[in-house]
Amino acid sequence: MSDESHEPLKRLFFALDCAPAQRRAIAQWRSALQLRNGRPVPAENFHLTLMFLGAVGVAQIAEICTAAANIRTPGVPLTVLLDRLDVWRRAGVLVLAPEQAPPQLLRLVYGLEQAMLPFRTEDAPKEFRPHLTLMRDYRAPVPEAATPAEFFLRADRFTLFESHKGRYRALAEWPLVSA
Ligand code: 3AM
Repeated sequence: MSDESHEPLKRLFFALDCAPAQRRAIAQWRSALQLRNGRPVPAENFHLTLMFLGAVGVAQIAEICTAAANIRTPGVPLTVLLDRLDVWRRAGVLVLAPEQAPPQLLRLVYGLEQAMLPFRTEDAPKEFRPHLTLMRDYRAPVPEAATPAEFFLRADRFTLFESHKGRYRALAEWPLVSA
């Protein structure tokens, strides 16, 4: 991919990563739903998006990292209880979301959005709705879960990911607790 100046671009987003054991637990729980619709997100891609940055010139990544390193972090690890299974019809996704988003998570995202203003390639960010995407191209009602969703996503850092051909690669990460 390249823009008019032929500078290589990368699709970037900030997210809270999901620990491997939890990815497996969520994937297992998803299997038990016996879904017959949509495309499952590979478990290794499970994450909670904080902010989608869009296609950014590689030359800007260092500055983005400096700006991210300077944002005010909660000072404690974050716990997000994913306890709601929902379908977002317009996006065509099945998601796990928190019934109640922790205020510290909202403040972190607000800080990120402010810090990333100079790097935005698109219009104002969409309203932040924390979620972990389970399925894409999902066009069916919210499935019945025999076991209600109750996943505690615990994060002690946030990560800048590159999205490339359906795979996510961590480029950098920052602790939520200052040293
Ligand atoms: O899987 P989730 O929903 O957490 O939906 C895309 C995915 O998030 C989102 O960025 C994450 C990594 O691809 N995304 C992709 N294009 C987007 C856009 N134009 C976008 N979010 C907002 N605007």
